[in-house]
Amino acid sequence: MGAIRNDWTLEEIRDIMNQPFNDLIFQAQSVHRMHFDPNEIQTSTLINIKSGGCAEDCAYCPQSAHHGTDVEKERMMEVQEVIEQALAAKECGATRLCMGAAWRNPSKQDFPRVLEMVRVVKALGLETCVTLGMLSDDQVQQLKDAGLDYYNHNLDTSEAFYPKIITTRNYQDRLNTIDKVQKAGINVCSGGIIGMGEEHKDRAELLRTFATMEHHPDSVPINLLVAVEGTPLAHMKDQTDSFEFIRVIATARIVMPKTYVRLSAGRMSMTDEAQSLCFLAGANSIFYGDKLLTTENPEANHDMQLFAKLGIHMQQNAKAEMTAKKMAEQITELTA
Ligand code: SAM
Ligand code: DTB
Ligand code: SF4
Repeated sequence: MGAIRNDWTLEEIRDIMNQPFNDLIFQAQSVHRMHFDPNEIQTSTLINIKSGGCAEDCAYCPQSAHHGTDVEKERMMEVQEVIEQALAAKECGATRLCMGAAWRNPSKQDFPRVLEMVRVVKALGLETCVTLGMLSDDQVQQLKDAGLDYYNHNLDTSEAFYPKIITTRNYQDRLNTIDKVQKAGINVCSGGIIGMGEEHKDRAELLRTFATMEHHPDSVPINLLVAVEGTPLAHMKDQTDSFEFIRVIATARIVMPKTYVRLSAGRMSMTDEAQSLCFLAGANSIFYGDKLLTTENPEANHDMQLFAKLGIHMQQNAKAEMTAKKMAEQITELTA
């Protein structure tokens, strides 16, 4: 137990997930303690650098141009605003900034600004993550050269259920991008969404896909669907049993012992007690800050209070102590 394996079968994963709840949580917490400080949580703050109007038709997503949500299509954010939001996130204690764009893939025109954002956020002493859709080989290399730490690219669900959720790309497209990113030496962040109408076996299959990768993703965000009005999945609101969600988290922890498992979107509809069970089950990362991309997230203050009740501390960033003077110098140099 707790060793890294890449040969998990679907049956093994289903057996882990379906064992009595107390046994599952005990096993997950035992594995968690082999590799991590059980009272430490990593915090990433999200910012939406390009909102709405996306060409893809992901049924869950409020930013798809195919659905009638009230998310406006906006122009790409200016680097200066990214700097301001990064500083605010750092001030609140986040260690990573995750910059998301509602793109199928980044255009040649927009890409240099993304690279600049990566460089400045890094210079502020934060870890960097971007999620931009599919990438060309050249773009992957440029992100690596800019110093990108993590690339987020979710598989979302099982290969079998995927066509019920997205028709504008296929599963292999996603796997190819993840593979390129990993080969370039960028940390991979890839996870999924629970509660889109998939079956229990699809959740096990998604975890099997990650757990049988040659290198497990460094970070696996597990999102609970945020059912947004105007999307085809709006009717799926409150359809997921919390215990089923916690079972997915615990199983992810057991089959990917060294991976950061992130309790991601959907915390607004979870009680503090359910979230605490997720931490007990091995979740050791959250999205931190009042907003996800277009929807609400618990207030940072509320999370701090919950952490205090649980005796949890936020992971520190090695570069967090960088002086304001040093930061200002680096930013001036990069934006000159
Ligand atoms: N366009 C890029 C892509 O799809 O890779 C990056 C941004 S996209 C919004 C990032 C991820 O957010 C999706 O892969 C999905 O897992 C998650 N997401 C989007 N809408 C969501 C929702 N309503 N509930 C839960 N997760 C959601
Ligand atoms: C991830 O797995 N979840 C984040 C991040 N990666 C990019 C996005 C959640 C989005 C929730 C819906 C919204 O706010 O638009
Ligand atoms: Fe576009 Fe990403 Fe939303 Fe899909 S999930 S519609 S690719 S922004």
